[in-house]
Amino acid sequence: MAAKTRILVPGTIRERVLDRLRDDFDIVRIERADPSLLARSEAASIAGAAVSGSFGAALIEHLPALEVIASFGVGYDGVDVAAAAARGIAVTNTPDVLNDEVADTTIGLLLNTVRRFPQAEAWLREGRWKREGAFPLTPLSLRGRRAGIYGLGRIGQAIAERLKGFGLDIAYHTRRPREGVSYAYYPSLLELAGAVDILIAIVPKTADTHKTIDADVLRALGPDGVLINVGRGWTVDEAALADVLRDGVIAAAGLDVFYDEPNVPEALLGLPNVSLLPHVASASVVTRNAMADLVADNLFAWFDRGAALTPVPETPFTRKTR
Ligand code: A2R
Repeated sequence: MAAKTRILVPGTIRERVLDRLRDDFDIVRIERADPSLLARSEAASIAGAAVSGSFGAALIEHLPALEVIASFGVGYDGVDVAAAAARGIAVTNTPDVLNDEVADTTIGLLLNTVRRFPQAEAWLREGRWKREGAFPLTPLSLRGRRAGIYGLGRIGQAIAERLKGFGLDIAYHTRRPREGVSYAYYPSLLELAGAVDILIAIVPKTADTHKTIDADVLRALGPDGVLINVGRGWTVDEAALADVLRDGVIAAAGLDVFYDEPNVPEALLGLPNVSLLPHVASASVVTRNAMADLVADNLFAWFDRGAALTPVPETPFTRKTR
């Protein structure tokens, strides 16, 4: 009987990925993506990998027979894609299957931020409704507002569709205008921020998106401005954000992602006008299962048919072209 193909799984990953792979592959687990945890002889037999989190160049270098890295999540910034591409190794992610969940969460976070529902619930639970009467009216509302979407990709478009349903006017910024959409396009983030009063960030973590939401962009958003970030914390200058929230330069912010997760800056935790979530945008059982299945299905597709289902654009390889 031929030996099973060996798949490396560094760190933790959703159990469903392992359940799907176990019968057909030989799974090798190490505690984290650290080459020193895998003897050279064993490393030489690894043909594929499944990962949720980081997979660096040193580990890629340590695996001479590696063909494919299936990464859990749509953002694949934890994987050193340049190192993989240089070796002809395919990297896959889990796009599309989470669009609706993330877009739903974005709307929830936006409403929580603007209408202060978490604070209103706390008011009820703490008995203040009985003691003190009605929860104070919220100064902010979605009514009559214009939303700007920074990143109108798969998820950004799902967010825009929902915002349309709320009757909001929509504008966006990407590097290139998107064909086939009627939303107003702004060629720079600063111009977009100046033209809207709700800014929603859903861009990937790349060298070009680092702390692009800075003091200037936040100032341009203005005193009624609301920032929502559901992409990556990397995109926001958190110190500048805490300053403008404290000083009333913008009105409020809702954040699901942070620069150094799970560490949330004290300066943000102490503010009343910020709504904070622990990176839960795609975190329902049904959606995380769909993501887990896509990780497994990419490995099956690669080894059974020679091409992954959802390779990232930087690694458009098939088994033949490697
Ligand atoms: O710039 P374009 O035309 O490639 O549009 C993409 C935009 N984008 C940027 N916009 C402005 N400045 C940049 N430097 C920049 N880099 C990328 O972000 C596109 O509209 C959007 C990304 O869309 P997708 O690739 O379809 O990603 P998806 O599935 O919407 O997920 C977005 C991100 C993930 O990368 C995770 O970090 C996060 O959401 O969960």
